[in-house]
Amino acid sequence: MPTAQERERMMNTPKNGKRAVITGITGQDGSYLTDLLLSKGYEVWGLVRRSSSFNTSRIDHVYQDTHEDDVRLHLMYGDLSDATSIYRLLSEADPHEVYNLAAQSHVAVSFDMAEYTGDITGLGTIRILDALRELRSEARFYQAGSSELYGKVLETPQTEETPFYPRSPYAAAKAYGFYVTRNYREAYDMFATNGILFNHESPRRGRTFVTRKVTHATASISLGLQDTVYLGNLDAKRDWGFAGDYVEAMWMMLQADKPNDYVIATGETHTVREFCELSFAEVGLPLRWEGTGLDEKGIGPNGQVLVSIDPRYFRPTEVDLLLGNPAKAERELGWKPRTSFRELVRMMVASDRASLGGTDLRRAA
Ligand code: NAP
Ligand code: G4F
Repeated sequence: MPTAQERERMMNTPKNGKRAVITGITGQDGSYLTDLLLSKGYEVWGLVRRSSSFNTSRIDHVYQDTHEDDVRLHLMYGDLSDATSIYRLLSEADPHEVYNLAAQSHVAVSFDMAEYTGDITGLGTIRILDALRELRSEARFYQAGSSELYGKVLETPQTEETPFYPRSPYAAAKAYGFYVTRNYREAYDMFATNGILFNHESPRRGRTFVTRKVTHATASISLGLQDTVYLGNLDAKRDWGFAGDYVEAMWMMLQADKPNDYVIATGETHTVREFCELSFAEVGLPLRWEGTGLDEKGIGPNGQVLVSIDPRYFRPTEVDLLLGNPAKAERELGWKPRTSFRELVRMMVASDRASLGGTDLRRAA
């Protein structure tokens, strides 16, 4: 989370006269994008879905009571399944920029909740685009596309020209979102842009995604609170970057002269197994691997089993390898990733240890 000083600076930046709407503001990316836009002087309007418990922990540090003067962050209840709430938000906020980040974003869950994922992750996009059209809004629109679109990849590295081969209900829903965004750009001359973002992680990543699951377990095991973490496919390869870098790319896409589609990636790929190795090494528990297939185990220095396989985490169809080429984004937007893979793992482990009451081992050393 930002320090008190950073927050102060963020909330006191002179307003730049621009309003942005963010769907998915309570998620990982929504929270980083909110920080970024507030620090640029935007007024931010977020769509929050109703929950019986608080779901705003990632944006609590910038929350403002509506009775305060000079409110810069406005939250409204709504849901991507509910066109009326989307319309109301867009007409009230009258934004210059709209970032559609809301989604049922978990690939494995999309196999269990396929229709719901299609409704939110797919049709949610057209509900926003249609509301903008009805309102005759000139807002610039960003659609959160995904490297999952490439699925069973037809080319490596993947670029904006690589054909899609979705491998999950989630990816199929994102393909719908991608194509309607492009279609509304062509049909109605809307400034509608697709980011094709490869995996990006952070201390704010949901704990059921593999990186955060591993870093949290690493922290917990290192503090004696847990014995083993159970994972699925250790061979899957992902191009992992830092979410804070990736929300800058989203903003840059909406500042460009023309709408377009952009791959955002680091250009490096690593296996889940490598991620585990780096994560446990951070807390002085180097892993060695024993066994194969379902019997493979990650063993710690004292022979303890730190990583084990649970086939429940395998997917009906897997995406084996993702590796993006972000050259177009660098050339046309001037965007480049700033955080290395090692720095990312380090940052996540340190944050998880701190959240569990542990010290930063590198500082202590
Ligand atoms: P996330 O942490 O799962 O956040 C998803 C957001 O969507 C949350 O704010 C969630 O609200 C909201 N949401 C879910 N269902 C909704 C509904 N029915 N109506 C309104 N809001 C709803 O995802 P993320 O990692 O920030 O990703 C942001 C976007 O980028 C997503 O569209 C994701 O599919 C896409 N993407 C992510 C990555 C990545 O590696 N992170 C890569 C490519 C694309 P709650 O907080 O209440 O759950
Ligand atoms: O962390 P993951 O669940 O992310 P996945 O499926 O790549 O999707 C994420 O990135 C996409 C961009 O490419 C986004 F569009 C999407 O919204 C989401 O943010 O899984 C990464 C890999 C997979 O191959 C999975 O099979 O890790 C493997 N894995 C191995 N064990 C596991 C586990 N994944 C999870 N979630 N949990 C495990 O125990």
